[in-house]
Amino acid sequence: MIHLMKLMANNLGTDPKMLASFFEDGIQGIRMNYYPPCAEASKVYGLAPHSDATGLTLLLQVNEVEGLQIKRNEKWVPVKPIPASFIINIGDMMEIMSNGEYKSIEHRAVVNPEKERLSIAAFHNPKRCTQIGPLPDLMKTNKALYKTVSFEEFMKLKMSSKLDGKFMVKKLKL
Ligand SMILES: O=C(O)CCC(=O)C(=O)O
Repeated sequence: MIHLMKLMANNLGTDPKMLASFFEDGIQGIRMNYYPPCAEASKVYGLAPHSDATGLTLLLQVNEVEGLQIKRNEKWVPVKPIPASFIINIGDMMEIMSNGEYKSIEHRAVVNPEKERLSIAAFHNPKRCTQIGPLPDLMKTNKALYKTVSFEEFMKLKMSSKLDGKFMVKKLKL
């Protein structure tokens, strides 16, 4: 994950060590999702549309049953499971830190009328002391497009709201 962060920082033209330092020994979380089969599958969500609050999320569609969908050009696009492969989702913190160069991905999970589905998401967040805002390096030549808040403020806001599209990014946009 840190290697990926460094590659992303290089791509942004910012110091890879600085971006990586926020995430080294950062806060990680895991969620295991179990979606039972549902006869009324077209009428319910497995998981409502949202973007992750994270820097990056690693997602595994465990039993390779399709269900993850991403929002692209205002349309929901299914992400076919590739055996033994992780999906990397960009989270809201990465969108904000990159000043919008990387966009967090809005996604949802739908259920299957016949098959159960399992997924595991590993959430990678920075250290608690990190300020969540556009990276100072990027501000030398660009205007900040997002507010800067403490990690705690960010998480409080996230935890006190329900899953609602790209709510956090919208809230912190200047
Ligand atoms: O089940 C999935 O494919 C999506 C899981 C997810 O988005 C999450 O746990 O935040």
